[in-house]
Amino acid sequence: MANLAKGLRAARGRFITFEGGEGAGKSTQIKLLAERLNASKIPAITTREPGGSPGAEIVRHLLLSGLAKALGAEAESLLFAAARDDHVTTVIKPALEQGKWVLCDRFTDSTRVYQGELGHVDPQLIRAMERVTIGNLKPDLTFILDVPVAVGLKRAIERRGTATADRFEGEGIEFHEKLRNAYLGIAANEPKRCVLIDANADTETVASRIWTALRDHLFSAAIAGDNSKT
Ligand code: T5A
Repeated sequence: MANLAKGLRAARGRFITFEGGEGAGKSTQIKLLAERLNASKIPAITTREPGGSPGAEIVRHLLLSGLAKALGAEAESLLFAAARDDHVTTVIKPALEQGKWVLCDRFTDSTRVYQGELGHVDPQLIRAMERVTIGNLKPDLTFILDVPVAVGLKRAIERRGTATADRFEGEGIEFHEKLRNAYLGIAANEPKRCVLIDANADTETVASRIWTALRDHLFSAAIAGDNSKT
C-alpha cells in the first residue's frame, strides 16, 4: 500500500469532481477530502465551477446573479463553457501536470443536467462544447451527492441566511426533483466514473462514505494497472 501511495503521488494528479443538487454538501465534503489527502501527503487543491480562475469568476457573477437568464439557456451554456475553458486551461490542467489532485465542485455533469436536461439545450451542442473546452480531460472519478430535495433546499436556505437566492436556488420544487433524477440517471449510466453517495447523513458519515469509495475506486484501479505490468 505504501508503494502504491508513493506511485500515485509521483504520477499525473487525479481529477475528481463533485456533483449534486443544491445544498447536497459538496463544498463541505471537498474541503474535508482535500484535508485528508494532504494529510496523507497527496497534494490536493480544491476549485469550483462556474469560476475557479479570475476570468471564470467574472463569468460566474454574470450567471449566478441572474443577469444572463434573459439571454436564454443556450446563451447561458455558452457562458458556462467560456468560464470552463479558462478554468481548465489556467488552473486544472497545470495542477494535474504538476502531480496535484484536483477536487472540483461541479463540472461538465452540471451543464448536462442544468442546461441540457432542465434547460432543454440540444445535447449535441452540449457535447460539442465539451469537446472544445475539455477535450480528453474526463474526470477520473465523480461523486454524485444525493439528498432528498427538501433536505438540500433546507440546508441551502439556512446557509444563505438573509441573502437572496441565486439563479438556480430560486427555481421551484419540481425543477429540483427533475435535477435529482437527472443526476441519478448519470450515476446509473456511468458506473465506472460515477459513485452515488447517500449524503443524507451527518457530515462525518458522508465523509467516511466518500473516503471508502475513493479508496476502492482509485486504489483498485492502480492495483489493476500495476498487475497488468507483470
Ligand atoms: N451550474 C453550474 C450550472 O447550471 N451549469 C454548470 O455548468 C455549472 C458548473 C452554482 C450554480 O451553478 C449551476 C448549478 C448551481 O446552481 P453554487 O453557488 O456554486 O452555484 O452552489 P452549489 O454548487 O449549488 O452549492 P451549494 O453551496 O448550494 O451546495 P453544496 O456545496 O452542495 O453544499 P455545502 O457544502 O455548501 O452545504 C450547504 C449547507 O449545508 C450544511 C453546510 O454546513 C452548509 O450550511 N451541510 C450539512 N448539514 C447537515 N448535514 C450534512 N451532512 C451537511 N453537509 C453540509
